Amino acid sequence: MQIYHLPSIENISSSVDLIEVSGLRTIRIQHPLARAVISLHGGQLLSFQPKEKNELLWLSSDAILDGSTPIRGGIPVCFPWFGRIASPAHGFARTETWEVAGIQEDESKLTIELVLAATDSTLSIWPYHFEAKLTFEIEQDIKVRLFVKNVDYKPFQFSAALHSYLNVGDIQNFKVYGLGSTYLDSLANGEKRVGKEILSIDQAIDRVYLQPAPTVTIEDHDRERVISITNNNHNSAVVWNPWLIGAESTPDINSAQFTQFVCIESCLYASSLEQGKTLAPGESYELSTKIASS
Ligand code: TA6
Repeated sequence: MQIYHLPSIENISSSVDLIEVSGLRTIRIQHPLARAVISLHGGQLLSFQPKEKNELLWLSSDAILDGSTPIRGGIPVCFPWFGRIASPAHGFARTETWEVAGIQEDESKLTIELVLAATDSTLSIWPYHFEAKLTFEIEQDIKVRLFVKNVDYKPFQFSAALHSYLNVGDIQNFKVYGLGSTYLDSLANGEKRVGKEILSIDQAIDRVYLQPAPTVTIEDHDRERVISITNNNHNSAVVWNPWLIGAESTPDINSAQFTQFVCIESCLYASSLEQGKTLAPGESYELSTKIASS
């Protein structure tokens, strides 16, 4: 998609303008160090391309961009839960409209902050008052931080993920390092398994790695680059690709393109709502991911 060629509807600064992508209000950043696109629907980073390097994120050519569903690609935000432990899947943050709370920039960095708070709609799904803030720090690499605060008078449990879709040359021709060997296999009812330390992928995969190193790296052979993903305050790294058969049954993934991405997610995993991280009133938590390529 030619997002970077769409007309501007409002110029915010020399590097930032507001555009509409199929009617969705979206922030476009064209900074000397990198360019990026962030949708206010879902607070979702859709594109990140460091200067003179390849795009780091994958956005499905069949992504539905009418605001009715989550957007397939980029970095969807899963909150206040990860997975299908409640409805909607992966929580509501990826389908709510986030607001711009701040933009700071100089030649060495551009930071954008988006915020989301409870609404009647979120309270009907999850009965807690919260404040969430997403901070996008754009340099030659990108750091995304999800900050969550309990502003209710009662404690709550939550889980979360920054569900990054990484753009790779060919999933069948790369290796992933740093995931560790122990994982829960979501394709086998969450059974705990021990696999190889270095991961190659040749079939559908949906795993919650329980002891990842702080930095996970992908050798993306076809693009002759290494992508590194450095997560903080996570308790797991989730790896997902539906393979051909799963892509064929997913309307917003073109089945010919399943080899072009892998999800490696910074996840605060919980197997149920009750098992989630507890935040007492006034307490907060921050989950983050940093993605870079060399
Ligand atoms: O993060 C892995 C996962 O939870 C998979 O189980 C898979 O279904 C994927 O996310 C996509 O979920 P979605 O709800 O976006 O279709």
